[in-house]
Amino acid sequence: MKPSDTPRARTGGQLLIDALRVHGADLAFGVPGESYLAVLDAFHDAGDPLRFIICRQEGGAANMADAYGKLTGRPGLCFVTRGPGASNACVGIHTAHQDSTPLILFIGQVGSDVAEREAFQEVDFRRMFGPMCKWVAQIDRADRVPEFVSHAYHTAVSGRPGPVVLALPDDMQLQTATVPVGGRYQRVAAHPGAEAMARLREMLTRAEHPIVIVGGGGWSGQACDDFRAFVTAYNLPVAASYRAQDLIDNRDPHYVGDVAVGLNPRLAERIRNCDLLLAIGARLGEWTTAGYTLIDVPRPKQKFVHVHPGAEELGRVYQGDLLINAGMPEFAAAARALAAARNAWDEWTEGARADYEAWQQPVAAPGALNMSEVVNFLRRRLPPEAIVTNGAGNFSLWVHRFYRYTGFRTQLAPTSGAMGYGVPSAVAAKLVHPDRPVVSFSGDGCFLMNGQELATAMQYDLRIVFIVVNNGMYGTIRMHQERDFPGRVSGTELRNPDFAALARAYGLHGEVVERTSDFEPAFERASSAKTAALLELRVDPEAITPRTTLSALRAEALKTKK
Ligand SMILES: Cc1ncc(C[n+]2csc(CCOP(=O)(O)OP(=O)(O)O)c2C)c(N)n1
Ligand SMILES: [Mg+2]
Repeated sequence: MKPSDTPRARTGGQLLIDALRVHGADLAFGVPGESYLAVLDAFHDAGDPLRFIICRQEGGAANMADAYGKLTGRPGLCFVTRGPGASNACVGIHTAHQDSTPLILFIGQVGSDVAEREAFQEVDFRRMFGPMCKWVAQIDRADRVPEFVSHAYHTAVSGRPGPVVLALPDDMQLQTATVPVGGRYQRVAAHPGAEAMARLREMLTRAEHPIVIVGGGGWSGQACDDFRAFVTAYNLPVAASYRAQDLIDNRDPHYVGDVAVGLNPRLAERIRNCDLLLAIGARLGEWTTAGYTLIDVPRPKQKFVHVHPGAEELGRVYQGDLLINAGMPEFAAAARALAAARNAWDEWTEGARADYEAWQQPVAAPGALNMSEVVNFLRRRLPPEAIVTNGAGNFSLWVHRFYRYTGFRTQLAPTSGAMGYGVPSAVAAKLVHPDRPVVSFSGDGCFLMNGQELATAMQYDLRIVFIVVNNGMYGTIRMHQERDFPGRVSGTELRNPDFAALARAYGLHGEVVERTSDFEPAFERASSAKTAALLELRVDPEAITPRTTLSALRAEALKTKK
């Protein structure tokens, strides 16, 4: 479909699908509803170039759309029905909001003949999604479908990227209009000014112990390459913000670890003591600042430079010496072009890297299956193009600490801390990159929040290896419980199904692994299986984090309570 195509009479549903194709859409994720039959019918005509991936729950579909948005930089598309479908999809919209992921959620909406009567499944999606979205609207006329879709694309990808919601009343989908669909969207981003870049260069010249924290959304492969060239030229140590570890190859000597839950105390010390802190793309929230203790509010004691694609994020909590509003590709290209200045911190960077490497050594842990060894094995075993996904829970601490992400979009994990992301994001990753190995981590709690999408993996023949780390509890919450209310376990124990048998019921290869030494052969069988596979790892609940045990936490808390 070219913009010059002569307009012909099309229904609202057809106009929508044609517009999506003009904008380059190739996959959409959804659960059908009678509220958008005309759109589904137009998908029927679109065929292979724009596939509708049939999901089992809208939470799964929305998470897949988020993962697609992260992987491609183009908006992930999610289709759901009125109240119930939109409600289920909320979790993915919230994640896309916090993760700055471009995403468009389309909701089949009640017809204008019954709207505002509390029609069947009617919901006020403007109030429902308003605080989580960059833009929420309803398309009331078929002839304006191309305009709304174009605006949705521009809004989702521009500035700080994020989600957009468009409702589609069912009568509008059947109206016909003879209008052109227009051309493809362009991403709009701010560029850093020459003056700001000169000032950055000057600040680098004066620094002795600089450190970079990289993070946020809106990156691209090219932007990551440019960023890496910049930090290489200046020999800067680079830490990643929470779950943004793949913005630089972790094997690169400049990478020094993540600033997140389970922060390396040595890295924390370096951030506290640096004289120039460059936050590039990262928001400075609780995880990046150790609950606002690592960096002083409102005026950091270090010289502070903050670069962010959203102007409203700059100066929000932290005042800076230099605040730069720029898209990440635009900033990274400009940074790459900065001639390297003197640098006097080779030892500092080497030391930070050595701290990181030491931090990655396997640790002793209770039980027969040691997660630090398992992840270390995968780090050696997986090829650099592998994509590793996870949801939320303490199991993810082991993955984040002991894995080495090899570059842009080898990590898919929600900074929103939403459980249930590990399975659907892996499904999306395998659809987008069928030739790359995809390994998905979930906890026993996390897995059952979107485990139904194993059916989607089966339906589309996606050979993913799903790993479920089973400790028989909502471990993260139990950890907080032992800290704050020691010995008073409440609401956190889980009696689980046999996950491997469950996987087999879905048609997957399923195995239980109980010892470290059994993991390697089990993983080889799983990754060479003809179908997707699931490995249930039974771990000792005592092994609550790489640093401590449940009993030690409890004992510590009881001691301080006395
Ligand atoms: C959707 C959602 N619900 C609840 C929470 C609160 N929460 C955070 S971690 C966690 C427990 C995770 O349990 P599991 O997946 O078994 O991982 P574990 O911590 O045991 O390793 C809970 C309930 C959340 N983050 N997201
Ligand atoms: Mg658990």
